[in-house]
Formats: sequence, structure tokens, C-alpha cells
Amino acid sequence: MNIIFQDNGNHLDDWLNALKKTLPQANVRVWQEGDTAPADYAIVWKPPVAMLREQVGLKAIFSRGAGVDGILQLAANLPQGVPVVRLSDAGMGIQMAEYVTHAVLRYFRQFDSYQTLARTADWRFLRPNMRAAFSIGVLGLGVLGQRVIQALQHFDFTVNGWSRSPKDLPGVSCFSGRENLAAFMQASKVLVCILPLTEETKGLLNRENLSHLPQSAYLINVGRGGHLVEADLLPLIQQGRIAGATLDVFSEEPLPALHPFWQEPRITLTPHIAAMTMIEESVVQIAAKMQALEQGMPITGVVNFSRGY
Ligand code: NDP
Ligand code: OXD
Repeated sequence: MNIIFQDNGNHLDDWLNALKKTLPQANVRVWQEGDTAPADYAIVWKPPVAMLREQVGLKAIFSRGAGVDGILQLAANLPQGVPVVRLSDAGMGIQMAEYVTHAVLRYFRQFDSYQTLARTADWRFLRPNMRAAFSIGVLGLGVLGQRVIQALQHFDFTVNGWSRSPKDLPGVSCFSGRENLAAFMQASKVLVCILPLTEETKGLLNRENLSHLPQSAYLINVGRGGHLVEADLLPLIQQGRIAGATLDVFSEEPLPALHPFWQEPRITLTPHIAAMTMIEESVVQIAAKMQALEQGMPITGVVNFSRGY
């Protein structure tokens, strides 16, 4: 089995060692510019077009992430009929649950306000937020969205969920489709975006849709930067319409040093680390799927090109 691996400067040795350990019989080579020699499988993250365009005989392209927007943007140049396979959880679910729960509890329990008071030795009680008036809306009820919801439910939060197709999840008020987006937003004091970036979801977090949120709502975006119309968020925060945001993903990454988000204290920024790819878990998952494909067995996580995820 021949595998081409795209090096994007992150932990190459760890990936190669894990692949060697898990697939000792495979011949893994790091793709270099000009390499068009045949391979059975490619393992990539935002690959250059030249890596895949010339490949004949590929059996599958494996994403090193759950999101595949960085691969599908090359769709016109991908070898025809080759499946793209995304990571399903692979250690990311628990991280996403930690990240979102932390951001929700920080806002709900007003830790930032208490920290500000503490700086001036101000011993004061703030009126607590009422859990009953603090519903959390999760956009995206896939592998990661459902893991996040499970974590939030441990704290007895009321949870709303929104997906493309209708869902029935225990204890969750499920909404689906664009026609129900406004009702979902109106019912969600905290909005968590864990959607894939597709033609349909791009720019979804715009002024119009965000304006359906209740007064002083809070935004957490861990999906993709392209979901948020960044220029629409700042005025909503400055007008007090939205209380603040925790953002892990941006339309341009790294976020440029002069971007106004850096200067807005009500926005907490992290550098796309909400759920990081775990090398060991990912390699085990990818290797199991390669072995299944070799035996003609079906696999999960195959991307639907027309849906975009
Ligand atoms: P899944 O494919 O398992 O779930 C995607 C969910 O989004 C599904 O519930 C799907 O609906 C819903 N969805 C897709 N399109 C629409 C639409 N047009 N309208 C309404 N709902 C829609 O993905 P994962 O949960 O594994 O991952 C989600 C995303 O999280 C990734 O694509 C990536 O962008 C992001 N991510 C971010 C990371 C970070 O560190 N910040 C790390 C990992 C992932 P349905 O159920 O009906 O299909
Ligand atoms: C992913 C990511 O999609 O890390 O896996 O963003």
C-alpha cells in the first residue's frame, strides 16, 4: 500500500512514526512538489492542488481534520470519483466539549465581571443569571455538536439544536432547515456554531440572523471563520445587542495583527485550537478505514460532495 502524506510543518515525525507503527506494511512518502508517482491513499490538510490533481489510481483522500472545506475548495481539480474521508471525533469531541463548556460557564457565572471587580478589591455580588432563561443553541448536530450537547446537559442547561435534516435527540429542542433558523435563534441565549463550512452555511452568522438572538446573547464560534460575517459582529457587540463572543476560527488565519477583534475586550480569541487533531487516534482511525477499503468493506465519514460535508 502506497500512501502520500502532506507535510504542512506540524509534527511530521510524530505522524510518520504513528503511521509506521499502525501500518507497518505501508510505504509512506512525504509528498514533494513534482511528485506524481502513483499512490493508493493520500493524507492531507488543506492540500496544494498539485498534490492531488495529477494522481491516478488513488482509492481515497483522508482529511487530517473533521472539516473538509480546505479539500473541497479544490473539488474541480480532485481526481474524479475518489472519495474524501473526514475524521469522525478521533479525540476531538472531548476537546470541543471542554472548550464550549468553559466558554458557556465563564459567561453564565460572570467570571470576567468578577475578575474585573477583583482588580480593584471590589467585594460585590452580581445578580446571578437564571439557568431557566439561559438556553444554549447549538448550530450543527453532528459528531462534535452532539458531544458538546452531552457535556452541556450535565450542567442542566436547556439546549436547542439546529441541523440540516430533522433530528430527535434526548432532551434537545431540535430545529432544522433555514425556515426554522429564526425561531431557533430567538430561543438561544448562547449560540454555539459547530457547523461545517459549505455553500449553504457560509456567512450564516450575519447581522440579520444574529439579530434574532435575545438581548445580551453570547456567541461561540468553533466552526469556521467563514460562518461569521466579522464586520457585522463588532457593531452588535458595541451596541450591547450581543454581550460578547468567544471565537476560535477566523476568515483569515492567523488573524492579522491589525484586526479589530484583537482590541475588543468582550471578544475572547483562541488560535483555532478548540479541538486539535490527535495524531495517534487519527492514525488508528485512518488506518482502520484503509484496511476496510482494501477488503472491499464500507466505511463511515465519506464526504458528500454535493452537501459539502
Ligand atoms: P458532522 O458532519 O458530523 O456534523 C455536521 C452537522 O452540521 C450536522 O448536524 C449537519 O446536519 C449540520 N449541517 C450541515 N450543513 C447544514 C445546513 N446547511 N443547515 C443546517 N445544518 C447543517 O461534523 P462534525 O461535527 O464532525 O464537525 C463539524 C465542524 O466542526 C467541522 O466541519 C469543522 O468545520 C469544525 N471543527 C472545528 C474545529 C476547531 O478546532 N475549531 C475542530 C474540528 C472541527 P445533518 O445532521 O442534518 O447532516
Ligand atoms: C478540523 C479542525 O476540522 O481542526 O478538524 O478545524
